[in-house]
Amino acid sequence: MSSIKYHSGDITKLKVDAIVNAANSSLLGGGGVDGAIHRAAGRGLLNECRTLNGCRTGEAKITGGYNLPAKHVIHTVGPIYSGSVTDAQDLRNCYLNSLKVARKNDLHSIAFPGISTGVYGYPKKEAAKIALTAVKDWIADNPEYEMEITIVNFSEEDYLIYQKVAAELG
Ligand code: AR6
Repeated sequence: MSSIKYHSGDITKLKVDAIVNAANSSLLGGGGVDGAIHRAAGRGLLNECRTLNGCRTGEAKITGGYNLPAKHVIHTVGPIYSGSVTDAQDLRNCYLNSLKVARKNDLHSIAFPGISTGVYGYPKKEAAKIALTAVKDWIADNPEYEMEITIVNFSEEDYLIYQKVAAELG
């Protein structure tokens, strides 16, 4: 049985098979969670990222975890929020494609930050609904595969939003 749990704190501290990075299409680092992951992982991560030739919005690519407690990093590129109809589909694809890459690599635990909800400006409640729906749909579509999915809330506000959205979605 797969599971969804919530963790409040810093994703770089989690000892899981993979943490997901909210990257940009260059995959060469940035601010926010991306900066924190690169700082904690060390230079080896950037060197491997240089070999990946970037990543399109909604897609996901895997690397090693280097100095992180996590074994791998799955880098995905969220949409820069614009209010267009493709935003939601792109954000949903980030979650689905990250889980797909995790399964393809035989991983069984994964932690997600709130992709696009920082610098990229996605409204947090809307993003939480899309994230949770995508994760639940993936679990329903992969009934024979066991995945422990952690949603990481970096702030108290994020935590409260997820509790509300989780209750609304049931
Ligand atoms: N652990 C968990 N969550 C975190 C952490 C952390 N250490 N640090 C920040 N967050 P953002 P985006 C949360 O801006 O909106 C970068 O420069 C944060 O509170 O990191 O997808 C990239 O290179 C927020 O809820 O990512 C891109 O250029 C969430 O992580 C761009 O930012 C995502 O915020 C991507 O923007």
